[in-house]
Amino acid sequence: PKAKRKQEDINLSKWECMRPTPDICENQNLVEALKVLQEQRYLIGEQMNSDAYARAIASIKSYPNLIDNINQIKELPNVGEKIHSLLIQFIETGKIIMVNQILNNENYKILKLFCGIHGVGPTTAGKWLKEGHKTLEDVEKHVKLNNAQKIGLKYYHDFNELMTTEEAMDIFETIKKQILNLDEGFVVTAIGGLRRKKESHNDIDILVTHPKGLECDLLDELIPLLTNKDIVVETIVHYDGNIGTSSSSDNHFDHFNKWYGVVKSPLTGKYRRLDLVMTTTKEYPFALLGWTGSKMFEKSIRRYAAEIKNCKLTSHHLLDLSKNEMVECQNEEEIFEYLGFPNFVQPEFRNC
Ligand code: DCP
Ligand code: MG
Repeated sequence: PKAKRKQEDINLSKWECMRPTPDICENQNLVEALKVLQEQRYLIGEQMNSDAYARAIASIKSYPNLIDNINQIKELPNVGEKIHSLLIQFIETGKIIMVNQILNNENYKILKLFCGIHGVGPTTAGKWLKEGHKTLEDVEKHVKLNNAQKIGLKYYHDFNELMTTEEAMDIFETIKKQILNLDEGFVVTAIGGLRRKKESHNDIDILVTHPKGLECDLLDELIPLLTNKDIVVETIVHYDGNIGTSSSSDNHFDHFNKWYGVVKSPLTGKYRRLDLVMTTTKEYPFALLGWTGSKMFEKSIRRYAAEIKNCKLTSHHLLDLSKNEMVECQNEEEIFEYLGFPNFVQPEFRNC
């Protein structure tokens, strides 16, 4: 069951990571409307503009009361003039006119369709649109796809259907059981949106460690085994964290042994994305914090660590730059404590 915030929990910090933020909030209709604007800016390549919407959305998501008067909007951190006027429009009319215009825009629909292919971002989608492609059939026939995109297109329908927590948990438990079968000492943890108790999921993310370091060779044994059992159906990419491949892909933002692929869901028979991340026990608390998300939470806590604490926080370590030393942490609690958070932030309140 989800914990409920109290009205007096109102927190107006400018740092997203400092404000408890649930998955579904008191102003969900407003959030959904603004998400359309955020996504549209992202799709047309206006990342900075999109980020401004994302920060305003995070601000609203953390606000514990229904927003129905203008004085409340004035309080909200990270809401600039332009978005401020949209919020007034929403309070006064119950909608934002621009949202419907975007939803009916042909180019928006095509860019969204193309970005629904795993491995396709706004730059690629924009290029295809410019070349005159409009449908998935156009892409399949006329565009040269990389391996990830081929898989993305093949399972387009299933990948774009969100999973319930029940289905995602079932996949998690299935994989966990197979790993523990190999050795009972493995520590297998749900990360990403599953750990944050989101209502629906794009994929399943799992973190694995072992006190004796056995996670090091696990993937080489596990993937063939899961393939034989018809659980794993495709490998998208298998990163060897030890070999510093110079891939500039944004999947390579850390140095763990990782496997990204596709599983057949035992519960529904649908094809779902699975990410497996291997970490040493020493790095585990940092990997856990870095892979629990949300992406906004990660950006915020890293920036906070740098600007306020002169620390470099990654999924591998916490480096105190003032002392020029690594900070040893046994668990997430100790990381939050070192960074001066008044309280531990429960994963379900990291949904900014
Ligand atoms: N992550 C990150 N930066 C990235 C990719 C991932 O910080 N470029 C971290 C934060 C994410 C977590 O890993 O929360 C998992 O990433 P997902 O893309 O799987 O996102 P979620 O699990 O949060 O949501 P969902 O999978 O339902 O879209
Ligand atoms: Mg995920």
